[in-house]
Parts: sequence; structure tokens; C-alpha cells
Amino acid sequence: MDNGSIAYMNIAIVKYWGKNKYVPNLLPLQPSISYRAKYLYTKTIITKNNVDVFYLNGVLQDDEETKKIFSFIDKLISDRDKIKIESINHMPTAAGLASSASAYSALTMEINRYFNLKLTNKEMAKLSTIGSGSAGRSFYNISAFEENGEIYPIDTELSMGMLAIVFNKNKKDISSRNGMDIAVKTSKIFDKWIDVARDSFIKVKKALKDNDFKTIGETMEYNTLFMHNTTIRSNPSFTYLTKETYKCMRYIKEMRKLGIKAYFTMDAGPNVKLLYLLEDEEKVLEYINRKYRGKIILC
Ligand code: 2P0
Repeated sequence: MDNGSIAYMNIAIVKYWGKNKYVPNLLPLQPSISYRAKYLYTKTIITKNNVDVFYLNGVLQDDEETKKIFSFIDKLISDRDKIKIESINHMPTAAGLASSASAYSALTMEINRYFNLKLTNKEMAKLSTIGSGSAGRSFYNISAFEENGEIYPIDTELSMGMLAIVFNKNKKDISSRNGMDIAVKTSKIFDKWIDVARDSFIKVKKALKDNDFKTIGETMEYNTLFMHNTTIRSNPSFTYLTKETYKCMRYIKEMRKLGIKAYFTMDAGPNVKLLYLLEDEEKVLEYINRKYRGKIILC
């Protein structure tokens, strides 16, 4: 593929879990903050064609997927020529990490390039949230995404790294889109979750500016567990976490007792992501490899 556009996936430090409304851009019910991956990305290229088609990882997509992608494109540009979209996820195949965030951010960048729309990063970030809420956060290293739809970078002097410990490579039973909708509508603790998320957002934003890694890590763990509790307290109750997830969280807490500073977070699945300072990467890898060799993916 020549040309094309690349976007990296992102993992939330403070989670986005609940939609308010589309206008048409998504407005979330609470603010989030993300870390952008350094290695895992989607590359997308658009070329001229006589029919609209969409290839993902070399496979021609069915009508449903094609319609989904092109209805997004039609919201960004009207009156266009027919195109072929080729998208490749540069992540270990089926590692459960492929993300709508990198997909929609790469596509937005490529639409901007191909149709010469001359959009700024800020405008592209906002437009990408029409496709997926988390996509807008892939435009900056560390992003804030607020309830009013604003997306902007947060500066920090911290050099951080992330790895994933992958237990389950399968597609999840309940998509994050459905999961958060069930939680919004039925969770007994959803109001409390919004308060917690807003509080986490303020704490992590300040801690990033103050280069206070301990506060970032501790707040991220509290925030992720609260998000997952909204699913347990939904009706019907459900969870993305498994026994392996809980064992892994305990193992990480043991690691911290040895003085290695790394903190966990989980998204809509059982896999654990670990945030650490790059200066500790070797020590983190050595410890995690002892138990999880073959399951680790550097993000
Ligand atoms: C996040 N997740 O902040 C949260 C935490 C999953 C768990 O953003 O419906 O795929 O496309 O807006 O962006 C996943 O949600 O959902 C997500 P849509 P998206 O990363």
C-alpha cells in the first residue's frame, strides 16, 4: 500500500462508559483520558473504484459491514466518487486488541487526505467520534475527551509504556456498545459511576501535569474496577472479567510490593493491560514473563 493513513489504537486510563447522545458527534456521559499505543495501528488507503467496496485485512467485507463504513463516510462528505477502502490492522491477529478507535481514526485521516478536505487534527478527532466514541482519542499521545465532545491533548513529562496480557482472543459476547447501553439503562450504580469518572478525570489530568505516576496508576485501577462494577450491577448482570483476570490483578499487586510500579486496567474483555514507566519496562517484562510468557503484547 502506498500513501494511506495510519492511526494507533488507544487504551483509556479513565474510561468512557456511557453515551449521552449523538448530535451527530457522540457526546459521552462522562469524560475520559487515554494513552495511545506505540506499536499497534491500523493503516487505511482509499483508491478510486467504480463501486464502493471495503476490504479489511485483505478480505472483502459483507453488505452489513460495508454499509456501516460508508454511512460513516457519507456523514463526512457528500457528493463523492465511488471508492475502494483497504484497511489493515497491524496488531497480532485476533489478539482481542483490534479496535474501532484505530479503525475510525485512520479512516477519518484517509478521507481527509484522499478528498483533500484540509481538516485540522482537532476537527478530524471530533468527526471520527461519529464512527466510534473512542476514535477521537487516537489523535493525540494522551487525550482528554469531555462530555461536551471536546477532544484535546494533555501534556506530561512522564515516559510511559503499556503491555497487554491476552487471555482471550475471541470476539466478545457483548460488544462494548451494547454493554455500556445496558449499564446506562439498568445499572444501580450508574449515577455513582458518573461521579467517580468525573473525579478520576480531574485527578488524572492533574497528575499527568504534575508527573505523578502513582496517582495516575491508583486512579486508573479504581476507575476500571468501578466501570466493571456497573456491569455486575446491571440487570441482567454481566461481566467481562474472568478468574484469570482476577488472578492477574493479584499478581500485579504482588509485583508492586517488590517496588516495581505498574498498574492494571481492563476494557470490554478479560485481557489485562499494564501501564508502567518506560524506565521500568525491563523489570516489568521480566516479572510478567515469569507467569505469562507467550501471552504478552507490547502496546
Ligand atoms: C474506553 N471502551 O474508554 C472504553 C472502556 C471500552 C471499555 O471506548 O460505541 O468501541 O463505538 O462509541 O469506542 C469502547 O467503546 O464504543 C470503549 P462506541 P467504543 O476505551
